[in-house]
Amino acid sequence: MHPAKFAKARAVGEHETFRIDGSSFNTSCAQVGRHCVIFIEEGVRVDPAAITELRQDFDEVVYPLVTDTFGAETDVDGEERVYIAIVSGGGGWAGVFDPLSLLSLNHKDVFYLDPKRASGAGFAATAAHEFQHLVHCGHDFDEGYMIDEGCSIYAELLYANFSTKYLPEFDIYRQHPEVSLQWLADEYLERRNMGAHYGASGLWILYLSEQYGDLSGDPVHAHFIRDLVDEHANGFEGVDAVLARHGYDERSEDVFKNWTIANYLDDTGVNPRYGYESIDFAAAVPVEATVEFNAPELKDGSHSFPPVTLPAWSAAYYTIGSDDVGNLSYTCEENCWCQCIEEVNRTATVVVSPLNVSGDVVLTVHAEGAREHTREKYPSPGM
Ligand SMILES: [Ca+2]
Ligand SMILES: [Ca+2]
Ligand SMILES: [Ca+2]
Repeated sequence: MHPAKFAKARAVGEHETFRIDGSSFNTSCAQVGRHCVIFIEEGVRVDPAAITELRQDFDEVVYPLVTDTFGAETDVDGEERVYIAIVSGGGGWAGVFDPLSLLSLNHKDVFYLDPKRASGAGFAATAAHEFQHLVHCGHDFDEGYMIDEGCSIYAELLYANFSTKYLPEFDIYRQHPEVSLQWLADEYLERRNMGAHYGASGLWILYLSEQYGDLSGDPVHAHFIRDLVDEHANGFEGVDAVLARHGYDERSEDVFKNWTIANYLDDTGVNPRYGYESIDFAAAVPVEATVEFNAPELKDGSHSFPPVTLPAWSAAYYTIGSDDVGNLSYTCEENCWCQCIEEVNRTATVVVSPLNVSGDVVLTVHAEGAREHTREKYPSPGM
C-alpha cells in the first residue's frame, strides 16, 4: 500500500519542527500546493506574494522539470507533496539540502530556502537546485559532488531555459581551468574554488547531456541524465556505466579530452564535440603561456615551456605563434596528454592535461626539423 494513504494532508497554519545543522526551527505551514507544502520559520517575515510565486513556479515548472529530468523523489514520509522549509540558516547559503533530513533527522522529503533570497531573482531556481539534490539522494545517496552538484547546476540552467544570466560559475571555471573537474571532499568542506567547481561540474553534466544524452536530439538517449542519477556507481565510474548502457564506446577519459577543447573553443562548427549548442560564453579562456618562434629559429629546434603543476582532471592551454605553424608538433611526458586544438593564421593553441594523476606537466613544441629527435625520445610502440 502506498504510504501516502496514511498521511494526513497538511493544512495552512499547522506547526512543524525541522532540524538541520544542529539547530531546530519551529515553522508553520504557509501554503499548500499541488506538489509542495511550504513551511516558514516562525517570526520570520516573508512577502506572501513571493511565497505564492514560489508555490506556482514549483508546481508548474520546477517539479515536472526536475522529476522528468532526474527522476522521482523518494517518498520517505508518505506525504505526496515535497516539503519546502524557509528557515534562516545564517550559513550564507541560498538553499540547502541535508541528506540527514531525508534519511534520519526529520525523515521528510524536505529542502530549505533562505528567506533573505525570497524577494530576489533565483528563488525558484534555487528550489530546482535543492530539489535535484533531494531526488539524487533518494536514487544514489553517496554520489560525489562532481555529479550531484553538476546535476543541480544543470537543473538551474534548465529552469532558466538556458539563460546563463544567473550562472556566472561557468565563466568562473573557464577562467580557472587549472581547477580539477574532480571535486574532492576537503575542497568542498573548506569551500575552496567553489565557483570554479560548480562551473566545471555543471558544464560536465551539460556536455554529457548535449553530446550523449537528453539534449542530443536522439530520443533513445532522452533519459541519459535520469539513468546517470539512478546509477549507483559514483563519479567517472558511474558515467562510464551509463555511456556503456547507452551503447557508446567512449568513456569518461575520452569525453574529458573533448570537453576541455569544448570549454576553450565552444565551436561545434570545427567539430561537433568541440562546443556547446545551448549556451555561449562571455569571455575567452586564458592561456597558461605563449611563445613566439621566428622562422629561422625553427630549424631543428624545440621549446619546452616551464613546468606547470596541475591536479588530476584539470587542463592548461598554450598558444604558439610561428610563420610555419603547420610544421610544429607537440609532446608532453608520459601519462600526460596534449593536443593541438586549432591553428588559426599563424597561431596554434594546444591543450595539456595530466589526466588522472596530478603533477608537473611540461609541454614541448618541436619544429619540423626536430622530428627525428622526437621519435628517438618518444618511440612508437612496436618500432
Ligand atoms: Ca514525500
Ligand atoms: Ca553511489
Ligand atoms: Ca551515481
